[in-house]
Amino acid sequence: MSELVKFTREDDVAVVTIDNPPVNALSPGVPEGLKASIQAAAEEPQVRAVVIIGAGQTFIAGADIREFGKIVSGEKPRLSLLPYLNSIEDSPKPVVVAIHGTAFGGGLETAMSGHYRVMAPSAQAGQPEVKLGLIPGAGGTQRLPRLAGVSKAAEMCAFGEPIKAQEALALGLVDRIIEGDLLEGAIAFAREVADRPIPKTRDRNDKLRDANPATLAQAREQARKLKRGQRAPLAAIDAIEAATKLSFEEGCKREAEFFNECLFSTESKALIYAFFGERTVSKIPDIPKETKTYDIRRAAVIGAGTMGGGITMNFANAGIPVMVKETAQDALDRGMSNIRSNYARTVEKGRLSQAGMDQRLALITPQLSYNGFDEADIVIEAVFENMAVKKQVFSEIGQIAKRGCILASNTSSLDIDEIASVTRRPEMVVGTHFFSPANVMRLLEVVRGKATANEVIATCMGLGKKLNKVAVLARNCRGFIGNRIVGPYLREAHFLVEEGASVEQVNQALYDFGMAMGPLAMDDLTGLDVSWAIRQEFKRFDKPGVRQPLVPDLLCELRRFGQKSGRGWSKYDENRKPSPDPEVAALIENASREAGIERRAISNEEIVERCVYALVNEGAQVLEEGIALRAVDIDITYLYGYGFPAWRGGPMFYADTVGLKNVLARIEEFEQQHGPELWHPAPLLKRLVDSGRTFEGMGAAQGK
Ligand code: T1G
Repeated sequence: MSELVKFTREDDVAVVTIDNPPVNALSPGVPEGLKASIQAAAEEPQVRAVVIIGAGQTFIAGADIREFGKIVSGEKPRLSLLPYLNSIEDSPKPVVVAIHGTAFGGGLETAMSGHYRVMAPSAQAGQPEVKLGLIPGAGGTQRLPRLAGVSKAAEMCAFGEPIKAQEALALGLVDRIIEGDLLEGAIAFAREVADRPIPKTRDRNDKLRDANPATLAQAREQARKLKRGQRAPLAAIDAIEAATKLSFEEGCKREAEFFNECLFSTESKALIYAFFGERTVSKIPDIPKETKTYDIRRAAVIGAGTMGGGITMNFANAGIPVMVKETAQDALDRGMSNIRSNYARTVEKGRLSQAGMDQRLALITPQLSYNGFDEADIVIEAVFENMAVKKQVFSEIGQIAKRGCILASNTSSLDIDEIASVTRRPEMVVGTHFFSPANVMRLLEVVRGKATANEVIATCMGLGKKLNKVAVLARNCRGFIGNRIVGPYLREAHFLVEEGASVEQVNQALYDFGMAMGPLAMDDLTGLDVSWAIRQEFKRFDKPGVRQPLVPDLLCELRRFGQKSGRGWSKYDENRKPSPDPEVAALIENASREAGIERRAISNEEIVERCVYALVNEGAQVLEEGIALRAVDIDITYLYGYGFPAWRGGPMFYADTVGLKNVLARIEEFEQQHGPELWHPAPLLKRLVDSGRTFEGMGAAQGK
């Protein structure tokens, strides 16, 4: 067969094993090996049935995603997997597919081309292609509705979420759950069905008949809402609809048309870039994989506020005992009550059992002293964003923490080297910037100080994975990566309302671009007082004569801090639903008038370009200074921490798709209109345009 697909025989049952680590992707050689194995089984008289199974940790996790880039670039022709899977279904002997780990994408399609499916209890099945801007391209949209029904198939293909074994069995997607040894169970099942008539999935049309037009209409409405701006989810539903109207063969042709449309889309290129990007950022060029790391068996958090409480939950969720310290009982009680209510909400939603909640709470030790901190392997400070307070805390824990304990600050923008300077072990000091709400947001910025040891960085990057975070390494500067580039983005939003756009227009324009929420809505969510405090910390660095936003400070002076105070840029009802606030509109107009700013109508296009290109220009600076290792680190930071639409890849990838020449031209226009202090084009951007390169094309050659 091939070294990727092994053919063996257990008496009267042929066993076909896919062995293509790490996830048994359908890389070149695997489909061919499957087809050859089915052929071989057909030709062996003593073989009565066939079992297909994956070696290692999982069944087939899908097509080899790396191949798509080669097809789109024209380097390789697009070879459909469908004929190979149809050869499985056309086997004259019954084929049982044994699933463990994840049968995703082409993996589930392979399983559905088999005649029967058995599954390990912990296995999952799914068609996650939409998360790559694709749809199933090897018969999945035609076989899945035939096995699981039209409604479930539409949901699985349009939203990409996997289902567990029990649900797969209940739906009829699999025939049996095998407790114990999967291969043994699959062989026994194969012998049971060896003499039965062979059930080809393509001929099973009974579940197609329950297709109700309202089902697909509802799926489309859901897709438009939950996958806003994306084409693939709707294409998947169109392909499922084809299954209900056309023959299997014709339906597969329609599926192939939709698949090709998606494969060559910017949406798919961006989502595949983001898929690999999430994994690339864990690779630090000057910190090899074998770098020694510290065991994190016991954690301690200082501060039980919004951030400290969320950070504490992360450790409890990962099964790591964690102490959380406050300075006053009422603050500690408030912190613990927030933690309890967060867990209770998750239990109510059915995403956590009561026992699970109790287990997590039992791992948390609330306290008012440093008792036990000398046993912690990591101490994370999450106190008020004020340098003096942080220095005080670090000088205390520097005295108490054991040797080899990591001393981490959750600061969102303060100088990690200055914080480290008050301890005698700066090599153990690192930034671990979580994003609010810390128990939900997956981004973790690991901030490398001048003295931070490689082992500490390696430990924190690995800890990020353990806490189910996406950890991105940043060098030390004001705001690190995310808050550094969000600064100009928000600055432009603040300027735009002074120049004539309404609060609602600015928010809507960026929301329609694909952001999870508009910039001023984000201000109101995070709290205008938070950025106000940071502005005070950095006021001494403000360059004289450079235009500063007028309105945020005015709002703060009126104690309009956003959602938390019911009023900020917008007004909020008891359910935090925003509405325009005429008082703010009047305040803004007055501020503009007093500043001599002549208000004008501003296009949505200009709003988006001013805000997004501000991100890009600052991102190019961040790259040039080596704050971020690669453009993809900036993009992943922005996708996971700031709600940038993944189907646009991130600000730097998006700039590549617009064309850096076009982005630079607009930035130069803005420089003419608003001055070089605010809009000087980043030198790196100019160098890339001059040399015809892209941010993505730079790779890890940062700043070159
Ligand atoms: N192709 C190529 N490489 C893959 C891969 C894939 N499908 N899946 C994972 N990898 C790499 C990954 O980049 C990483 O590499 C390593 O394997 C371990 O992955 C034809 C068109 C299966 C749940 O979308 O969801 O089939 O960083 O770190 O956390 O119609 O991988 O070590 O160099 O994620 O244990 C559909 C994508 C494809 C599944 C395992 N399938 N993969 O998670 O490990 S399109 C998918 C995952 C398709 C058909 C359509 C996860 C996982 P490196 P990992 P993990």
